[in-house]
Amino acid sequence: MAAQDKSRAGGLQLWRDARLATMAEGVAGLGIVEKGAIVSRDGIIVYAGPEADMPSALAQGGETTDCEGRWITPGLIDCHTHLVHAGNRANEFEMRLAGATYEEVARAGGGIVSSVKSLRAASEDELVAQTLPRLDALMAEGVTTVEVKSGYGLDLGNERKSLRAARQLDKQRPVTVRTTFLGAHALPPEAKGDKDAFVDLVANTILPAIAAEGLADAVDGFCEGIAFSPEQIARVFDKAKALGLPVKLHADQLSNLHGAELAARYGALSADHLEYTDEAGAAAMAKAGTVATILPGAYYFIRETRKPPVGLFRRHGVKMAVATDNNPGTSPLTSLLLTMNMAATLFGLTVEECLAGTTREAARALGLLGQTGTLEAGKSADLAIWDIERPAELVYRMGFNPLHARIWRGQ
Ligand code: DI6
Ligand code: FE
Repeated sequence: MAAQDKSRAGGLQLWRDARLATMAEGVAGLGIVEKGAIVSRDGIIVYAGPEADMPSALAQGGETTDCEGRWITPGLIDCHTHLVHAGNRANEFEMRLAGATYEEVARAGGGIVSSVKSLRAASEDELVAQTLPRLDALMAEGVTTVEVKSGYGLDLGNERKSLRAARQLDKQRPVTVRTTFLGAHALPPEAKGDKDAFVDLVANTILPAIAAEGLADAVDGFCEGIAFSPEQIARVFDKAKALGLPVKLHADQLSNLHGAELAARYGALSADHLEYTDEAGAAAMAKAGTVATILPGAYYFIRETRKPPVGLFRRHGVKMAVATDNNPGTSPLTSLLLTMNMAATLFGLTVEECLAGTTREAARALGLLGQTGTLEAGKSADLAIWDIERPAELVYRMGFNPLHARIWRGQ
């Protein structure tokens, strides 16, 4: 595909005879508007509401699309992925089918470190080429914004290469990419087991260089027994704060190290996974406004049995996002629609929670709620137009894609 013109589509555009799920905050349910219309000017929504109430000046002179009663939702947002990686780990999948656990595979030299080897051997252009098919799969289901983490490079040159590859993606496709530096993801072989020294390298050398190049929109870490302790993550977060970068955290995925509270203490945009999070963690997240990003793909793929405490999140008013966690080790998943089905079936999220989790709350988890995630005036005209009769179909089906059209910034 040729490079896309990133400029916003000029002039007025109108989508009429649509049923809108605006996902606007503070209105009931999905914010449904029957007989709705959306108008955008230069790629920004200037009206979203009943067609009958549309200011008549807006109806004139624009390019009009008749949606013939189809549903429009905000463009979907995948707010947690490791999309840039090299090769795959189907061999480990086979080991696990033969009985090994994810932690055993990791301790046996497989796991994240094997993806580090593959990524280090690939050039930036090769990484982009390997990543584009995964991005295309997400976009084919209406994704208009995607977060992409580093974390398979684990030294300055290779983390930089990963994030530069991520920054190339939205030059080659009509999509918004947010990058996250995940230096504290795993210990590379050359660190020879010295986690503290590696954390120093990440916090004091790699992160400042990445930040200076403007390669990261946020900073993440993996807080886990097989990765880094809360105290080590805190050292990375302190540096992120000093550099003015927001943080997020892989927290409480395999055990409860109180990662949710750590994330909340740093005002994290999100804490992600959270299978082992307890009530104190949920309460801390609510207080800090930290979004709980639910990742059912990893739960399913590693055959975890402990579910994230969705009831606690609801009770404490923690907002929930839903994402693929696309990565070669624990979630080789490139369907956000299937992810919604998993979140509903495995964790009991409602249709409304699933749709909010892949639109409004995913935008919040990226610090982008002012720009996208709902169909409201002032936001980017990022739309997904669906051939469905009711929004529940987006969550209910498995392996079926009812996308009719995808609009990014009005194009
Ligand atoms: N948690 C995960 O599920 C992935 N990373 C992380 O911190 C796993 C990444 C991998 O196994 O490659
Ligand atoms: Fe992840």
